[in-house]
Amino acid sequence: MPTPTPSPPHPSLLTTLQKTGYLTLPSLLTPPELTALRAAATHLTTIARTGIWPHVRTVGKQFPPWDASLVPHQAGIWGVQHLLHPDLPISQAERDAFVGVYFHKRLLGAVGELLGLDSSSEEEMMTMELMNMLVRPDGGEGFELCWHRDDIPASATAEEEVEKLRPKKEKGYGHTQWNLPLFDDESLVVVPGSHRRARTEAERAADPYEKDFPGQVTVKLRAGDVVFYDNNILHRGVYDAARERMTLHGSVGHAGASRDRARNVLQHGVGDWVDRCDFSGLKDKNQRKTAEGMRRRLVELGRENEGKDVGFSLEG
Ligand SMILES: O=C(O)CCC(=O)C(=O)O
Repeated sequence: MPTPTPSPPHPSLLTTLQKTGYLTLPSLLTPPELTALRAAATHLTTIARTGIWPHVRTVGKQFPPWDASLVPHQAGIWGVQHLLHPDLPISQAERDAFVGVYFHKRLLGAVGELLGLDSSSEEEMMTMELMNMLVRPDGGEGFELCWHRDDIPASATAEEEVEKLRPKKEKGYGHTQWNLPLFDDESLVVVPGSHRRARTEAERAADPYEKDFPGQVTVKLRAGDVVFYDNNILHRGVYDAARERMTLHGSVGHAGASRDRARNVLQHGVGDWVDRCDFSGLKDKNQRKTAEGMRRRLVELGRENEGKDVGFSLEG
């Protein structure tokens, strides 16, 4: 009998993310989880659009800081900030839905792999970071972000890019970032592999809003899928005002990561309220313990940077 050829081993999540710069996992959420999250997200989007919740991303401005006082005079918002904020004027069930997804076991399981953690160290090494939501820009005209890397300015030289993008010695990533859409979503466009190299001459010379970058891929997600991406991959957002979008947008850090990461997280102002977050809705004791540990490490990060002006990663 011929010996069956063994199928090649499945590349790990980490290997895939390191190679391609993004990685999609299907159907992370169950239908009831999706229903609860859509209800919470719809309410939050309404109060953000009417100015009741002031922490928003305003149409026309890509990078923080955003200024909520501009909302009534501009086309509207394209994002809502701080879904874990203790002062969000939403119900306990809505708050619990957001907390539940940020600390979702399947999500944190994948995060742990990408941070290079094994299940025994996961709990002690993950740091809470950001949880925001990207929404349909209201106002009728849509909105586009230019091509960018989240933590390297467009003005960087090729040498500076290479230096910043050089793989670190650690086993996994120092932090990982994800999008989890509550409605089907095709807004994120990436250039696979670009997180490992400097921009080409053509990319540098291109229009920042170029619609047809060589090699670009539109990330197509169904509601409840998740995409992880290296935030220094060349990427942009293209938003259609007529298409519903409520996409949770979060990140989780590795406690041993470089202090540089503090700027990326603290520039969003989370240090001011993280110690008051309410995780009582997490009924699983182990999940709550993980959440409390992750929060504690963010509080410590905030303390180390107390009184320091952490600045902003990008401008515009
Ligand atoms: O809308 C997206 O999915 C991408 C958002 C983005 O590029 C950013 O916030 O820097």
